[in-house]
Amino acid sequence: MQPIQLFDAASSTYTYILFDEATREALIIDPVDEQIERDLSVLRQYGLKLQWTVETHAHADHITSASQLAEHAGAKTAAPAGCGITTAAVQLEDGNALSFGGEHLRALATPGHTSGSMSFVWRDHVFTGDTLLINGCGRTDFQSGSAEAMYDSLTRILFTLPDATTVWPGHDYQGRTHSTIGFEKSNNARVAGKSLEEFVTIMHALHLPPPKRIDEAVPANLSSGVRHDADGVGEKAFREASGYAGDVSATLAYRWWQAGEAVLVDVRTDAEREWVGFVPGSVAVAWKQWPGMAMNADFDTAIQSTVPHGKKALFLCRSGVRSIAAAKRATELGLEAYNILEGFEGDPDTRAHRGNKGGWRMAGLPWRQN
Ligand SMILES: N[C@@H](CCC(=O)N[C@@H](CS)C(=O)NCC(=O)O)C(=O)O
Ligand SMILES: [Fe+2]
Repeated sequence: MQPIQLFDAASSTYTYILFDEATREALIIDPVDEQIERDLSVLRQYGLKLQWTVETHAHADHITSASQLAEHAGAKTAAPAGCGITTAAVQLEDGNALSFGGEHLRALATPGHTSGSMSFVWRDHVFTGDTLLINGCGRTDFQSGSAEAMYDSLTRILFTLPDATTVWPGHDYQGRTHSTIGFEKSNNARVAGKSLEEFVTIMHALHLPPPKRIDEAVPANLSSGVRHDADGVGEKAFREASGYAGDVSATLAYRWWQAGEAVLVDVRTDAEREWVGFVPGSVAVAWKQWPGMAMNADFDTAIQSTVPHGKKALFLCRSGVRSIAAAKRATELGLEAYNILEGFEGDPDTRAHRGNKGGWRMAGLPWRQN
C-alpha cells in the first residue's frame, strides 16, 4: 500500500495521506492551508475518516491547515513536542505512535532543520519532513536549526532504517517525488561519504534567502495555522458587554489562561464533555438553567471557590449562550467574568458569516476526547 502524495506548487510542499484499508481511518502529514478544499475532496473521494493531522515541524514557508481540518473533518492535531505548537492536542515525543484503524505511525526525533523536527515511520516508508530531502536536506540556519544535529539525525537515525525504506520528503524543488534510504545513504550530495566537518562547512556556505512568508507563517503555525490577525479571532478579539466584563475570542481566552491570568470554567454538563470533548485543565462547573429557576446555588458556591481573587473567570459552553448567563451571575457575585465567543463547538451560522473562524475547536486550541 502506498501513501497518497499531494503537492502544493506555491511552496513546493508535499502533503501525505495514509489510511487503513479496512476501517478507512486516515491521517494527514503536513497539510497546507491553501489546499484545504483539495484535501477534503481527496478524503471524500477515498471515503476516509480523518483521525489525525500531523506536523513534521513548525513550517516557515507555508501555513498548515491543521486547525481547519480539526474543525471540518473532526481530526485531532498532533505535533512534535519540541516545536512549541502549543495548540496541538497531542505533543509527540520520540518513539510515540499515532494509530489510525489498525495502522501505526511512529515518531522519530530528527532535529536539525529545526530543533523540534520529527520524521515519521509507517510500514516501510519514512516521511522525513525537511530533515532528509532528495539529494539534499533541510536548511539549518533559522528556528534553532543546527548543522551538527542535522548530521546526526541523517547519519545516526534515518540512515539506520532499512535500505529499502521509501523516503517521502517534505519538499522537492525539482519535481522529484520519492527516494530510498539506501539511495540517499550512498548518493546524497550533502551527506553521503562526508565527515561532520565537511557537512557543517557545506551547510554554512549555503547562504539561502529567507523564506518569503516566514514572518507570517511561523506565528500562525505555532497555533496550528490560526492567523492572529484574522477577522474576529485575533489577539485583540475583545468586546465590551453589558452585565459582565466582556466577550473574548477563544484564542484570546487561551492566551490569558496560559499566562495564568484567568481560570477557564466549562459550564457544560458532564455528559457533553464526555461525548463532545473537553479542554484539559479547565474546571467543570455546570450552569443548569431550568425554566422558572431563579437561582443556581450550586453554581454560586462552586464558582466562588474555583476562581481565586484577582483572576479573571472565562466561561465556556457549547456555543456561547449558557456562558453568557454564567458570566452575568459570576459578575453579580463580584468576579471579573468573560464569555468565550462561540463556545467549544462554535455556532455554524456565525461561522459561515465569518469564514469559519469561531469557537474553541475551530481556533485549533487544545482539547481532548475521553
Ligand atoms: N524559496 C522558498 C524557501 C525555500 C526554503 O528555504 N525551504 C526550506 C524548507 S522550509 C529548506 O530547507 N530548503 C532547503 C534547500 O533549499 O536546500 C520560500 O521563499 O518559501
Ligand atoms: Fe521547513
